[in-house]
Amino acid sequence: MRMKARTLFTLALLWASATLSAQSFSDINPTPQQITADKAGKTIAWPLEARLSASSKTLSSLAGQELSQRVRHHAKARTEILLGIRGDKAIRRYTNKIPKHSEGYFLSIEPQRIVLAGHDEAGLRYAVRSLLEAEHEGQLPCGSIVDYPDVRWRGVVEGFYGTPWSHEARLSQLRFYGRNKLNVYIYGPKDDPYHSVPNWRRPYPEVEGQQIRTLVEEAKRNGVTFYWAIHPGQDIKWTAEDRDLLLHKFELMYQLGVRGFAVFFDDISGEGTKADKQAELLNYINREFVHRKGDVAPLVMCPTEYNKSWSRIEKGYLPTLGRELDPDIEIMWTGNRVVACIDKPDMQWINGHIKRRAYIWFNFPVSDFVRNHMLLGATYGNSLEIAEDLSGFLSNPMEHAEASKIALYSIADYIWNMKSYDSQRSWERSIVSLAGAQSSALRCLAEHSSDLGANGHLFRREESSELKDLLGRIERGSEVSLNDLRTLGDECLKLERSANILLSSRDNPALIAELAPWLRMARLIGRYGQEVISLEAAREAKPKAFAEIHAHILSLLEQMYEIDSSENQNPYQPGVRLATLRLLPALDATFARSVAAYNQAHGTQLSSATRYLPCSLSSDVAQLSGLALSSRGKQITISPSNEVIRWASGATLELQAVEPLELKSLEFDLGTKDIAPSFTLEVEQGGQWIALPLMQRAGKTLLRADIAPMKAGRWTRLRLRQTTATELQVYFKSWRLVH
Ligand code: LOG
Repeated sequence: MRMKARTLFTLALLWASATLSAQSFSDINPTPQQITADKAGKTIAWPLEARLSASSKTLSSLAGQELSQRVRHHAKARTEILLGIRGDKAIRRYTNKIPKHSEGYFLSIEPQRIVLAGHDEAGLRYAVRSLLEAEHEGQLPCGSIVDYPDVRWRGVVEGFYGTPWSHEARLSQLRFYGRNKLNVYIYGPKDDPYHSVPNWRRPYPEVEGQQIRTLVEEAKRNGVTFYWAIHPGQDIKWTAEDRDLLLHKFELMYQLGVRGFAVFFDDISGEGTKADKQAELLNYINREFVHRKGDVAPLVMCPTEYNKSWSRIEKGYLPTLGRELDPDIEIMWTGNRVVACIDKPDMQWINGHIKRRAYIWFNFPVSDFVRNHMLLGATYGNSLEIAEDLSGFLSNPMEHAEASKIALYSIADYIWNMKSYDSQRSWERSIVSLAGAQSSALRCLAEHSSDLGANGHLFRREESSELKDLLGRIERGSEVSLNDLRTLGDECLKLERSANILLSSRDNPALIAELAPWLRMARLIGRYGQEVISLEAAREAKPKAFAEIHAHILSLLEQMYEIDSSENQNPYQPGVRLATLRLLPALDATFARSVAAYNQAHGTQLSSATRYLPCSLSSDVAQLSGLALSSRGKQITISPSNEVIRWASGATLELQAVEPLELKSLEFDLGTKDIAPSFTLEVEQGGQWIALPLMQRAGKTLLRADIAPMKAGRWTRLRLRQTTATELQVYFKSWRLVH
């Protein structure tokens, strides 16, 4: 009996240490290719002192320095650490264990010996990284790792519209990339005037220039290649003068330390879009600058037709690039659409046309087209079978740098080791790594803040997926049990608590500053949810309390409206939205049903209005059909789009009023002068279509409707039709209707 208890005890201990060791290796991001954990789950204490055995070159390399900061060399220490790269004496015995793969490494941890053997310098740095990540509360798991990346170029392109990242945010990003084995960062924020129009030809002012120098140095320390991108296509002339100005700008950036260059031709129209001219310029840069310098990374370009839905192979744009561009120039690609997950057939299609492996620009978690949403969900949907088909994979993130790290952590994981990628597991780990003690609170917020809402790119994400069935049943009005309501109430309480906990946490102030408006909204949604459930419970049991809870709910809705109309007031998608896919619809439906039932029973007329849109939008112009409509007071706006809109002949944009509306004024901006004669605007009144002339001043792009022809009264439908014989390329910069 005694014996048995002891065996059980030992087994339990063994089990505990085995899970500890597996857990410690699982802290390593990205997930290593091969892990052989010690069978008995043995661990060793982190060696504060060790006999470091390595060449002096290795000791002074980035990897050597990073290790020396954590381990003191002592000639008589018990533990020996051998480190080096293929061919070095210190690790020669382990040569056949090192994967023959650039950036690969072998790492082994035994009771008195740790081996760190890189295929090359980057590999050795990653071996040290993995060792540091494997440490867990002062212990290291025994075992070994053989590791290398699936894809050569892995990283981030700061390529969004909106407020560019701050200098501090970029420094923090570069360190984060180093820790997560990402090796490229492309600097290309659309709203930096020295990257794009009007100043791409001019040098940076002194301060900004020095900041770029600092970033380049930080990137280097973290094993990241810093690329600087230029976006000249909006006004470039194909002359020797502009070509030399561009090259001169590159030379200035080179002097600031930059050793990677990119040229972006996305989101432009007109002269700059010509494939043969783009190819000629890039080949010139490649020959006269990149090759000549000799220490510059491969040139990267973003084409104008950068996704399949915009490509017109018959017109020859992509085939020209494929044929003309030097084979060592990388070509970016966003997939089947602007915002898309990447699949195998898409890769095969594009690679065939560009005659090289595409360099992916993944438009996630970028939110510049849904700025009222915070995208904190899992990164899923990319094929796990495309490692061979691409040369690089870069994520375009949100203007919220810290919050983007949730997705970037998983992108680093995915792109290093596709076969082992598990999006949910990676998301869980990323939240723990970002929020530490507050991870359960951040997880709860993220669970309800991941979808994008309606958007022009028709890209949607899962949200509130753990309660998906329940929320669906509630929204549809199916039978729900008391238990179901309790589950929902618990979740809402958790959301409120999580938001409060995060708002007052001090661990990562930069993250909390970014999330603050969404946290303030989340705690109201959490409270609203709990009160909606109390209301339903009070309906029959305590009719007196009902009115009081109802009044509180109206006040909470009012406070939510206040936040949405006073925080994050950017001119594109102002406001603060979360939980819009499932949680809020379920709560709103419950609220409406309770109030309706109560009103019927008591002959009252309490309101159950929540978020109401007075009209809906439809369009056969694909890029417009998904744009979000919003309504504030008497004003209806449509979200603008950043891209060039291809508006086919005869295609329309239509608004349908839920109940007939007045029309006080309508103005919109297609970013194009002299365009009024190409469109007709009509409203439907009493079954009849009435044309409203469009007015546009010379030299201006804003269009205004002349409402004089309308009859007194309201309209039910309103449509804008493109009436020329051909497709037009315009923008969609604003739309404001007052009723
Ligand atoms: C832009 C990019 C923007 C993204 C999402 C590319 C290549 N270019 O539609 O700057 O952040 O979409 O809005 C883009 O994606 N244009």
